Amino acid sequence: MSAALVTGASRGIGRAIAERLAERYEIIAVARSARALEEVAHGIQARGGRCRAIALDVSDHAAVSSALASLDVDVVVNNAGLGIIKPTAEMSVEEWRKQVSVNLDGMFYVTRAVLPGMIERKRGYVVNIGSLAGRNAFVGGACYSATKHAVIGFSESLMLEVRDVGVRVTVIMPGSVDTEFGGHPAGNASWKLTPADVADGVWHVVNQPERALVSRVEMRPARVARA
Ligand code: NJP
Repeated sequence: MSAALVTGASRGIGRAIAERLAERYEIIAVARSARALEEVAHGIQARGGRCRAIALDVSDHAAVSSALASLDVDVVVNNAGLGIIKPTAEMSVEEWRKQVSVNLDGMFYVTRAVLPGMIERKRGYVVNIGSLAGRNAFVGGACYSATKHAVIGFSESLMLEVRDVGVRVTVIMPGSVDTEFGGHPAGNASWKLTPADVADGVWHVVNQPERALVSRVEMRPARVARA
């Protein structure tokens, strides 16, 4: 059984992606919260799937390379991310660095750990969870939006770099998804995408015929939010 590594798999979109991909792959579930990851792994195993949990911080380069560099994975989903949405004049240097180090550096560290094996085997998928905020600007989003613009630039450059050796790269750009992201804002969330919707998008991408590469996916709620 080939393996799929999913970061940010302890909850939200990453958990839904891990659960969906478990229908075909052994899952390597990565996030910081060991206990939540164990729950995800037990749930997958209870449904007949295979899953192992690796608790680490994707922004810790040494931890990522020592835990992940020896793994043979066919699919990596870089989903771990955070959003600190606030005016730039009030953002601390620590908040800026944290967001950049998880959303951008972490994506590079994890990809760098598993990409050489994919290139050697001449097959693999790198699926990066970006955001429509990687195309659109919004008030309070200077840092978050900058990291997600960077995710698109990284993903599309990498896609051009490795597609000829059989490694496919996709950036998925969701709009609003009903998760705890950004503090789980109160109010009616029924108009939003669900984590399972995004997981279905990932499933579709990794199930393309070998000749086809879906390089970019924009997903948004079908209806706009109303007060
Ligand atoms: O967020 P949330 P989502 N190292 O907060 C993990 C993008 N997105 O599922 O470490 C390793 O429920 C954290 O686990 P833990 C968004 O930018 C979302 O909504 O245990 N893992 C948890 O599993 C992000 O890239 C929306 O705390 C780390 C997960 O990340 C992705 O979707 C819209 C970590 C976050 O779960 C998943 O977000 C959009 C670290 N240092 C894009 N830090 C949306 N929800 O509306 C965090 O366009 N994690």
